[in-house]
Amino acid sequence: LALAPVAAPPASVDGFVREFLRNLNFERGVALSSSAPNDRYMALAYTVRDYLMARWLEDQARQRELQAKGVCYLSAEYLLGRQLDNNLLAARLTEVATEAMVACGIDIDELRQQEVEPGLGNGGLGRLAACFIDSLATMSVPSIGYGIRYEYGIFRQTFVDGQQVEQPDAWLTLGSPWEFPHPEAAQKIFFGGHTEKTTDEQGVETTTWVPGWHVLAVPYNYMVPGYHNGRVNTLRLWRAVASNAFDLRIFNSGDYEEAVRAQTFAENISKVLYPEDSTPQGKELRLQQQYFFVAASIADFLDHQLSADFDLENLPERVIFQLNDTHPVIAVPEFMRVLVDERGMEWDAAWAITQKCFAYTCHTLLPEALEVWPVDLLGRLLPRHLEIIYRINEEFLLEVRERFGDDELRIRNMSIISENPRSVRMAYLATVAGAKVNGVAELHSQLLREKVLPDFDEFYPGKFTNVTNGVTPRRFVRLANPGLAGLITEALGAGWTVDLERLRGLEAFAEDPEFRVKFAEVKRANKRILSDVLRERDGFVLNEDHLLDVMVKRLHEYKRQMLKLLHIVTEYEGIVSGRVEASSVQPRTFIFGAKAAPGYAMAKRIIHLINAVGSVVNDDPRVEGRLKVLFPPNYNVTLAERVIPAADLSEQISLAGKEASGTGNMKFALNGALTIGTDDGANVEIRELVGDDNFFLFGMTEPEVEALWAKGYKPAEFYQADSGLRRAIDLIASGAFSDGDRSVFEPVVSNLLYDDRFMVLADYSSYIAEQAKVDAAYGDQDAWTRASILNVARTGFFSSDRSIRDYIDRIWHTPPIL
Ligand code: 26V
Repeated sequence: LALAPVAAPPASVDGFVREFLRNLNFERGVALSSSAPNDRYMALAYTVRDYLMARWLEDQARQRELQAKGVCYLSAEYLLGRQLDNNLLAARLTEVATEAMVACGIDIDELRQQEVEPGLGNGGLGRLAACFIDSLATMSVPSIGYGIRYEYGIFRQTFVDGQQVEQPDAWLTLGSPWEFPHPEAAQKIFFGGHTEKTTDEQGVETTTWVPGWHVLAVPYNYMVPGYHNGRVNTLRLWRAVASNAFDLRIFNSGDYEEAVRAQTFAENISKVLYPEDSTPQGKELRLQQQYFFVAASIADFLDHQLSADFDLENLPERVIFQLNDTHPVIAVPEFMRVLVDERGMEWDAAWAITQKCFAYTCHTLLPEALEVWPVDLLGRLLPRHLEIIYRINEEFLLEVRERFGDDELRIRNMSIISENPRSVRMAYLATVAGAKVNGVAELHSQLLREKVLPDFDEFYPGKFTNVTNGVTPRRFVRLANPGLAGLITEALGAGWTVDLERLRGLEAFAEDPEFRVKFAEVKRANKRILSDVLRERDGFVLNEDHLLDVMVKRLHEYKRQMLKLLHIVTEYEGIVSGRVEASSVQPRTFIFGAKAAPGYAMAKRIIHLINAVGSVVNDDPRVEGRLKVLFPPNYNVTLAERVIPAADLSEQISLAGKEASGTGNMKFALNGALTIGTDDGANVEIRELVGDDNFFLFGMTEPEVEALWAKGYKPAEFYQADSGLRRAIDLIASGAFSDGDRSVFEPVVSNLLYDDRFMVLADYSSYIAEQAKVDAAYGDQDAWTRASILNVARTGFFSSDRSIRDYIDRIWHTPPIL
């Protein structure tokens, strides 16, 4: 009797075809001859799943058996991107599947296009989580990713008259072949109500939470295959479902409509991803989402991952909950509640365990992005948790007094509760509870300690550390750039995909003229591929001879898309004013990709302006086609995988001290784009590694930014002092990009002139000067290619495998299992 999981079928073309047809017939219920592309895609995905299944089941069993220390990565976002190619690659099935599809008369590329990417994240933070689970699986680290199965991911962006219009992202309409629902493992999650204190005969006081309502959290599992190592980890995302009991009570009262309303209310919790990625809106539903998924995850871990006789005192040797920003921080009081109220542990013992079981990653420096929850809202939704937070704070502030004396100002500054309006500072709660607190790049971690949480750094020596971000080389080099991957493998052998520092070996090849030619051909081929994609997708024409200058990231003022735009307008103004000969301009195509939070008015105006400048510049015959601005809508992971490998120049131009790390910057460098960037986030480390000669640096440093602020920044002075800047801004203000209507972009112009929080005007002249150096450098194609190769060769550090190694060494202390 075979009790072990059914072994994977042999990976032969015949076997794959058989398995594929079986899935098509038996799972989709269609014949090949009458199947739609979606049926075929589904059957292909099922077939890939089948090959991974035995390993997955084994690994789940093994993680429970070994009871080794593992990571629970808690993240409200996972920006996964398409799964098919990733899973084919991990399982070494790409060739077999391709040939099998050929044998069935199917173009596998057409099936690839069927997959709607799961866009369950906003940007950097969500994509980082996706890279991390890939690395965790590839490095055999026992781990589970926990998150939310949003029914609607990040909105689909369209442009109407150049303005952003959002459409719901109904990614599940045709079904997802990658998910496994487990309704039998649902958790009940309670909300609202009140607390009651009771005292027993011994005079021991206990608190009970009498909740007002609850929902079911139903887990959906996703395979996370490691690359070529036979491991399959799990991503477990929670869906909110109304519980039957809850419905029935109302239903029995005869109010059917009310019962349905209650169902809708409950299911709203996992309905949609919040599209704001910097300014917290303080919405109750968002706090519901946060508590919903962390409470379900903690209960799931305790119920299903621990052996029956597990002694909770030993939890720190068994698990570390990594908090991806403050979004899951309500897990801290929840964990305390479970240990104290449900498992009967003493407060002090529970707190000691909690302080060893959590660690916190901060992803921002913008003060307005730090989450705070009004006490009245939190107390209404989670009354017991508010009490627990108060007690944590009380005891923490007592310790602070012991150490620093009754320094009331300091006490007020360090309190987890802030006043007016009374609210909970989630970053402080995470810092107090966490064994470690990390920033995401060297500069960011330093500023975090020195500027954002200095009192905490002093109070907790050794708690603060850095883990510089990374990206997965599987998706962002191997899959996105097969041409480059082939060239690297030819030069260095195949090991680089899991040992990215080996790219160093390419330094020698940078000096080889033949290799440079091949490398340049790959870049050119990637431009052609992108050109096809943009023609098909958006009807754009991409000139492959142009320098391809790319800025793709969320639209935010601190990232300074406006600075890029002022450069474009400056170039354009030079030509149309006749001061610059069009024929002397280095031909460039500027590609933008950016979504704005739907409520962020200034960001939306900037999107409008980019499109407006594009339509004027692109059609002006005086430009002779030498400047093109392309802004494909709905930038997402799938588009990133085509744009990044084709880019010559990577724009990383945030105001110094504002971009925590950036991860797009790493993807571009690894794909051979040169960076024009400020001394910000991980740009600093990229420049140190690739060398000043292979990086275009401009702009103020963070201390210079501070000094200018302190002195009093007046953007209008920069406007007055620089004629190029004046002409560019005047051209926008004149209505040249809005059919003569000066009012349309007036708010953008006056914001720059009289506010300019992110000092666009202060960095303008240095940016323009550096861009001139870019043009000159691009004139020597062979030298450019050499620098480009050196960027690839020297940025192996930015593999997310290295990030995970750093987390293990500095924070988790979880040995990989064999
Ligand atoms: C923040 C918020 C604020 C509350 C409302 C909802 C919401 C959703 C997402 C976020 C995340 C903002 C933080 C973030 O994405 N930070 C980025 O993290 C990247 C990975 O560490 C890093 O490379 C970027 O520099 C940083 O901006």
